[in-house]
Amino acid sequence: MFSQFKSFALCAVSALLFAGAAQAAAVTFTVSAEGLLASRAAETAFLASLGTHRSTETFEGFVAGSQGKPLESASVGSFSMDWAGSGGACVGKLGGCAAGAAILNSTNSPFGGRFNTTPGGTRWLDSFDARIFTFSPLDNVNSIGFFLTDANDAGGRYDLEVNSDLGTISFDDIFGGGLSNGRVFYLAFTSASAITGITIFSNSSADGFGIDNVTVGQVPEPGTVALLGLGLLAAGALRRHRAA
Ligand SMILES: [Ca+2]
Ligand SMILES: [Ca+2]
Repeated sequence: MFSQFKSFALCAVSALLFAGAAQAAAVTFTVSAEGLLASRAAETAFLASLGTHRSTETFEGFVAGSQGKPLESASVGSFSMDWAGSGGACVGKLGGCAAGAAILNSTNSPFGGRFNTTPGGTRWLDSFDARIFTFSPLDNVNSIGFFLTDANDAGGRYDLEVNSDLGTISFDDIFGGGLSNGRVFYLAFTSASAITGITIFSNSSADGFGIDNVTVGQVPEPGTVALLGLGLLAAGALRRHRAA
């Protein structure tokens, strides 16, 4: 029933969409234009929309080559491999395809096309070809953004699900049938209520991706502001009533 509220835009400049994000839409999802320049511009706009109420995980503090099921970040949340991939470049590498999402760099990565996007950094979080991968953010987060590298270049399709207190909203085949190797985008999500998880589905068993600079944050909800305003009006009316 929530599908009529979803909005999805493939756009070069997403600032205007972010500005409209907190209107009626339950979840606003934007994808930058392809390329590092466009992705960085989208990240800058997203960070500005969050003000200081945000935290970013760059994965630079993790040990390269470590894997986790889930892999935990104290600053943004946990990343889980819900269904491992198979048959691709993850076979026989690190702890194997089923050992969980992995911290990779250009030296230990068995994959082509995935890379660090942190300025001055070297590491990213790799899906290790997971077919189902979920990011569960810290509590009270209603906005999430991250770089996505090398997605959907092995055929198949990429679907997303965003879970929030309002239910599950699906964004299907977000790259419209597939990309070439090594593309990079910035994805951003803003919800009218707290986001509890973002799940990425790939129907190819060897179609993994990297993510980096994962930001979580809170933007004020107009509904909350409106309710706060009503509350203040009510309190003022009560004071006037008592004073009379
Ligand atoms: Ca690739
Ligand atoms: Ca990084």
